[in-house]
Amino acid sequence: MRAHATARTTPREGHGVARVRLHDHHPAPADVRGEVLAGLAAPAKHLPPKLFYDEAGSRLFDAITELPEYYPTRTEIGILQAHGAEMAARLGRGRVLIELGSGSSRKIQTLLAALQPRVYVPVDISREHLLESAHALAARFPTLEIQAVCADYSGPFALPLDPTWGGLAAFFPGSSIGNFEPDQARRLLGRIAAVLGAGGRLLIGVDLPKDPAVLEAAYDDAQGVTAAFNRNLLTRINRELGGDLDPQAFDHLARFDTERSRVEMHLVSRLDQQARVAGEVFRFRRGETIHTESSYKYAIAAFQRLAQAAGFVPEQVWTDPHQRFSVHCLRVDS
Ligand code: AVJ
Repeated sequence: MRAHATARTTPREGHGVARVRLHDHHPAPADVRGEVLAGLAAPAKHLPPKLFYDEAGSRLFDAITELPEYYPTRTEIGILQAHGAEMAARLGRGRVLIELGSGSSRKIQTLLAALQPRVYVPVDISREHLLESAHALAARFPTLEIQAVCADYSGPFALPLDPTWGGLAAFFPGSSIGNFEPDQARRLLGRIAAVLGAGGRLLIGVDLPKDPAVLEAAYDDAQGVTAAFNRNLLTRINRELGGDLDPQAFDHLARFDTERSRVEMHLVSRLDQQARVAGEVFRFRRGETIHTESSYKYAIAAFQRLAQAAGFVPEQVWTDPHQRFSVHCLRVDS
């Protein structure tokens, strides 16, 4: 593992005593140029979904979570609120709680109140988001010790865990696992199991398969926020790599592939056109698509099989009354 710096960070004004420690693993910046050029040169054009989240994209994603059609965020929060006490009984109070991809702090607040962990370990690739939410939580939960880790959890990672802290629990919300191809997802779950160790527990949010019309509306809302989120990828590429892609020359498309149980987002070329990116020219036929995201939906049994293949034992699962979303508790097999 790479050496990393540890620093006690300064709280913002009014946020009281600093109890936030930053462990910076200096995650390698994404090779945006290489990935974009390879994706656009491929016979089936594609772009990596992690590129959605620049500043404008992160704001658009926050707006998506408030849309009437985008049910996952509010449904998952409802499940956490309704069953927080049961989840706390499963995970155990007063322990270490790790959160993977700790972007917005709304979900974790519900869980912190129920779980009252001794130590909270948020892990996120964005140093800025990580520290901002860590300091906000420090102000709200004055007795909580926070060990923030800046790292890319989609690759190998280690955590600053003291063995005397006892049982480990991790929280991986938002159905982010659905953005990985199933065998990448299994490998990621396997790495999480290794970090947690035998007996450790993972609480993970997973979106469920459902009526394709409901799924497609969630990824193609009436106000066009998701379309703007999708097209922003092209705006970002133009800005960061030098390009003249015309976002308005592409239609937003969201479709549920029932066979693979995944929602796909594409940008569909409205006409025969060409564009320049980083000095290279790319041609798009009318109707040709750029695949920008897959969001896998797992039925309860299907996700439990995936988790078992990664070394977990399924312990319990909670859903909302309409069976739209699930939260699984998994235990690392000993
Ligand atoms: C952040 C991966 C959970 O797949 O639903 C929302 C991203 N993309 N609308 C999802 C997303 C389009 C979202 N996740």
